Amino acid sequence: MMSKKPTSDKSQMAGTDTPDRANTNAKLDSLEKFRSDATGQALRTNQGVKIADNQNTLKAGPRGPSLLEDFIMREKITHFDHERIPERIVHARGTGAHGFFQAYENHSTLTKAGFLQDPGKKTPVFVRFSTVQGPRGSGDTVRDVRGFAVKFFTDEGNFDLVGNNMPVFFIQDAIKFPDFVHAVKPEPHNEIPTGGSAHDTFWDFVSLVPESAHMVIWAMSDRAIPKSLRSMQGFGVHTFRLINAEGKSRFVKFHWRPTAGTCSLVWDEAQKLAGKDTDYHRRDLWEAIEMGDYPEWELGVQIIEEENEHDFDFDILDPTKLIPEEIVPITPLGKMTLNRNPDNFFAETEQVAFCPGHIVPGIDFSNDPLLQGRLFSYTDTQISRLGGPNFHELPINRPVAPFHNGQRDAQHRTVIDKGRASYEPNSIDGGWPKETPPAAKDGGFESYPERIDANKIRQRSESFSDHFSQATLFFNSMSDHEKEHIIAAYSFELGKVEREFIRAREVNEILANIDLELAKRVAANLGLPAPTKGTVDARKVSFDHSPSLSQANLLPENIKTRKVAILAANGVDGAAIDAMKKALAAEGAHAKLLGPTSAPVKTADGKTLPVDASMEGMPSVIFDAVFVPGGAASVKALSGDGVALHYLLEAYKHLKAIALQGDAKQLQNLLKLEADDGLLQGKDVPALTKPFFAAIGQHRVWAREPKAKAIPA
Ligand code: HDE
Repeated sequence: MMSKKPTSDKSQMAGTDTPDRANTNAKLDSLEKFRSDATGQALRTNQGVKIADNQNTLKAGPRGPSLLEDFIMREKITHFDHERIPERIVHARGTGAHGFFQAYENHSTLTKAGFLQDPGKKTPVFVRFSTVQGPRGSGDTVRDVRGFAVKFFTDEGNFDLVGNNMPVFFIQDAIKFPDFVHAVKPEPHNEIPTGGSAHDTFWDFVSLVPESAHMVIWAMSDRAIPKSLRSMQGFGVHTFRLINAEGKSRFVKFHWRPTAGTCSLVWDEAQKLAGKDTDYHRRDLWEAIEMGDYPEWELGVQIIEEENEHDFDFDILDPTKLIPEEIVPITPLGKMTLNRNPDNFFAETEQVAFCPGHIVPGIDFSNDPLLQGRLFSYTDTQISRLGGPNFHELPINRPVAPFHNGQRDAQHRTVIDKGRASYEPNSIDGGWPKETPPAAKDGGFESYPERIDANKIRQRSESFSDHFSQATLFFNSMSDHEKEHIIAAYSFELGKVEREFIRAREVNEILANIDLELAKRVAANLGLPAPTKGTVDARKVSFDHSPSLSQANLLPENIKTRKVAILAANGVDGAAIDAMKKALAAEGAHAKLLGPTSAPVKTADGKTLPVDASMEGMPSVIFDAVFVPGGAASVKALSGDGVALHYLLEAYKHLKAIALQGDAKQLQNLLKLEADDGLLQGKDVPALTKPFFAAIGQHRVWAREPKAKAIPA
């Protein structure tokens, strides 16, 4: 038998195609294009066979049994049977968007990372926001931490900044993560509760683990019920390093600050939204992008010079600590804009695979023991979630930086690797691909050569032992209404805990060490004896108040993208609607006209106005404010309509701005509501806009809160 002639080494070199291969590649490229648009195309099987009948299984006669032979039906059902992949073990519920990042200026003194050098360059990003506890189908507005994960597709490879909307974490060492997650997840016997932490196992764990105290008070604050994903801050949490071309390293903490300000829902609203619009956050982000209200965040860093590493009352490697902005201000680096919704949720948002270990030259890790553990966990989890080690080939994960290496095969390999040498060094494929030595620009990745001289031990550093000072700092820094919300949240959550010894332990051994007044108030709400002192000696810290932690100081400068409901019935003053809509549009805010039903309403002067929805279809909880125009007949109809009256009462209870024009002032008397800075009456729209918009700009009328408690939910 004649032996087959070996193919020439040259023809196998990467980048040198044989005519056959070039042909196949061209065919594959056109197939990609073909698959992305089904317009005018025939329905086919996965093998490309045209389907004549997609309605009926192949059967032995019209009333006979189905035949196993039906390869079309079997292929379709088999594929369907395997449509789901495992959801993320944490952060399963999420929503994503595309956008870009642009540096404000050249930051080469700080880092050699290419995407932070050129202010003219737009680096594509994909962001996924998430809740932590609940499954994929759980509600958006539950009390929980939010994930804030950003993938930068830089020319030097992907950089993932996988952060949260809170700057600290529950635990200090990665080895505790499975324990923490098992405790916060729904209880194992009945899988309750979905999406929340108000249950025994969570409070059992955190009351036994004082290092969680700081993060738990964040989770009991308004930060855990954000108004929208667009109004959340983001934090890298751990300390990282930035390294410049000279090899100088500095420690940094990453911060994302939304230009829309940072604000939250109120608790009753969050709970109602979880039922009335499970997709509230997802929908808000989607609609904002569709409307061209592109959400923006400024990326900044707190910079700590190497020589200042030990200048603080805490250890900067401890992920349960933040660095107050008043001590180390944030240096802005650039801005991220989200401007494109995904085409396909599964292909993009579900299959995106983040990993804190995805970094680029110019960025490096610190020794934070939580971060170090995360570097392992994310790639590992993708292997089971996405079915093998080739998840980087999925379109949403592919770097824009072209790459070659000797990694081959494995499940779901889609690249057709060319060449014979899948090893390095080689002489067959011209020695390619080769290493790149580190360099000031375009060099290979080099780890910061930190000197380590230590014993191999399992030990928590003594410098990680102060668990309460920063929880106290957080509580001290809150405004009065934020403090009340925190007390209410602990009381609500612990009130759901069945075991009294867990409630008592949290109050006496955790809360009493944060703030005695907080502990006493929660104890009173739970019917427990008031603690008289903490169980640990208070540490002396140099810093006990940080105004930048309070959302009261993080309001937006305008009312852009705020949503206002306009309630109308037949006989409404049409001119008032027009005037208010115009005034809102001029501020970049949005109005929706709501009627008693989805049918159009007639204005007092006989025009027909289509409504955006019925009042039940768009409940008050999805709006920032309510406007009721005059028109005697309309106001009379609303006065006798329980849904409309509830609408106003609910908006009032949730501390929203309400403007009543002309005859609509009767509604205030009818509902016996006291006027305040956000409950306004006016003869005409121009008289109302200034105070109304000012109240919307304050986000909520906090001074109303004590009175609003008397309003039935
Ligand atoms: Fe995660 N985390 N995490 N985490 N995490 C995951 O990775 C893990 C931690 C965060 O939208 C998982 O792909 C460990 C801190 C976000 O896809 C998993 C530890 C912070 C997301 C995992 C932590 C985060 C995840 C699950 C302690 C804020 C969602 C699915 C050592 C700085 C990313 C996945 C997305 C997801 C492990 C702690 C943020 C299991 C072991 C701290 C935003 O790998």
